[in-house]
Amino acid sequence: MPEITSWMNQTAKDYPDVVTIVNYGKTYENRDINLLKIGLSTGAKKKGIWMDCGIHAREWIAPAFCQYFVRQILQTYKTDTKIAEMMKNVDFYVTPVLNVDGYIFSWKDNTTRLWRKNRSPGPEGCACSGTDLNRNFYANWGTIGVDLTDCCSNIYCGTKPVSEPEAEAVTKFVGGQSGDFLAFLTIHSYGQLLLMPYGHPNVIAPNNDELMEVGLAAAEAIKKVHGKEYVVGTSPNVLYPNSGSSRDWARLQGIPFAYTFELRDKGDFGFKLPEDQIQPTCEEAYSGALHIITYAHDK
Ligand code: ING
Ligand code: ZN
Repeated sequence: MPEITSWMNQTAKDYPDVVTIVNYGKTYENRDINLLKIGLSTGAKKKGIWMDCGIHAREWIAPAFCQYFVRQILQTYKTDTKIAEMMKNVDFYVTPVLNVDGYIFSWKDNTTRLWRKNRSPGPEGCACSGTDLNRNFYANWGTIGVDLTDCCSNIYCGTKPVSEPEAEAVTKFVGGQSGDFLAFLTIHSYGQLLLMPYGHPNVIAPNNDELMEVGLAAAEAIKKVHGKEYVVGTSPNVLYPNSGSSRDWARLQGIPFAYTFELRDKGDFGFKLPEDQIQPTCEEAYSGALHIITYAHDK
């Protein structure tokens, strides 16, 4: 985490005209939750693109991807006319690590490496700590694909919607201006999937067909880079039903293009993706993310 924090500071220093660091909350353990706001200031009110990584601690490829994404747009916007156009029209809000406490905990030692949740203590009488932040948002909270009572579960959804400070930070920051966001991309691993709303099997997004089409085109773009296949669909159709995810909350807020990325691999290494796959994974995911962002921007 110190490396990522200093990388954020250095990036803001290197690109002072286009990058600012925004602190938008504190974790349970009182650490800052920061994002990089990236865009050319034009004076006009701009639309936003949201991307968060590291909502789940052990999914280490995700924070790597957010950093790759930021570096790519910053290194190419002066020469790539499409990126330049988008830098003028939208602001990118990129959170490299949302679950900072959990991420640090997962780096502690071999016994904590596979930690998923945040680090807040369980309710009275429960010995375990941690809430699954991707079950804690205000979106059909507590109804399906969660654990409501067992605070030791990896999918424990907390005592109430947005009980966790990390979920509250996103809810307040994005919710306060959700009409301005065109896309909400939340990055996980693993499984090579592009998941769209909703996690609840009985709820269907008004733009379901378009979400599917854009997702399929993004998967094609991903495949062109290193041949990897990504499966596209709603969470219950391709993975499992759930409730309280940030993506579903974002779509309910009216953000039209809300997707969960599940990066490499398909389980051979799982969360412990080998180092030599970091670069290619980021390259292909960049292509997919850019497809969605470009579509949302052009529309
Ligand atoms: N997967 C996501 C999870 O939170 C997900 C998948 C996202 C399912 C959104 C349903 C809705 O379980 C991982 N790997 O965390
Ligand atoms: Zn995850």
